Amino acid sequence: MAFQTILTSIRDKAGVITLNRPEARNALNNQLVHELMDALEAFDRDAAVGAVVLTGNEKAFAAGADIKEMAGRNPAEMKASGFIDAFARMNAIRKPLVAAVSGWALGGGCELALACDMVVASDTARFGQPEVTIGVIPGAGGTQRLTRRIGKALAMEIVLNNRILTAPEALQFGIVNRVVPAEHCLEEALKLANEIARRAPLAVQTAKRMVNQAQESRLTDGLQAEREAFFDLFGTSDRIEGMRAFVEKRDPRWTGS
Ligand code: CO8
Repeated sequence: MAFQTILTSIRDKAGVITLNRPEARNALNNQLVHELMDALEAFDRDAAVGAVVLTGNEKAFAAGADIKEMAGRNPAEMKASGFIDAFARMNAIRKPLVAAVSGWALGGGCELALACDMVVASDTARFGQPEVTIGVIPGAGGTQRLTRRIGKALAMEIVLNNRILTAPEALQFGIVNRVVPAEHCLEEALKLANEIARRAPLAVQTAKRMVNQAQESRLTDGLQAEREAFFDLFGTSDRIEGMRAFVEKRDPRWTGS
């Protein structure tokens, strides 16, 4: 697939998507969001890829939705653009997504990081939801995912008063998994993604779905779903192979079936 606003590559078993509008601090315009979702779905279908790393550049992961593109739109045009709807396609990605964040992750950029499953941040990363400074609110998870992640008090400060979190603060409040020096950020995210990509693929994808479900359902419903998923996986060839490999003291050979 030919893309103009992102770059894609495969490193070992990890798909890599690099947001590539450096002149606009990787602002998310309509084209970028659609290309990003197309690339994610293509990696999700690609059996050679076990996990995906999403990254930007040194200055910005993404500085939010493209304000210049949005500025002239009326509400009907904004809805019709499918811009925010397209973002929701991320929710259906089955493979693990690791964000490697350096520099600004603001507005839609912060929401993009929050929509990933894990975040490796460089010490230069900054997270925020500055939408109220331009007369709107977050539209793709900034009031919902963020609040579930960090709690109401801090979410209120960030969403209502543009508090920007540093990387150590983001680590402390549970937005990111680890903070590393900027020059190692992508490498560390790739290491994490490739470690996960070497594990039983169906089990990993089911585990991702279940952990996400924990944030969305009541405990009894979640436990029931987990139990059913456990028994479903028990019927897979990879489960037989994984247990056999353990007993035979060798590495498993996954087939994804
Ligand atoms: N949109 C469009 N252009 C942008 C954006 C943006 N969000 N951010 C930066 N740019 C452009 C600047 O206009 C500038 O362009 P030019 O060179 O033509 O003047 C260029 O990028 C470089 O920017 P700066 O000179 O400002 O660079 P700095 O390093 O000084 O500052 C900042 C970087 C702090 C990121 C600053 O640019 C900034 O504050 N940007 C706006 C951040 C913001 O308000 N983001 C929220 C946007 S609204 C939103 O995200 C709603 C989400 C809705 C759902 C999204 C689903 C995908």
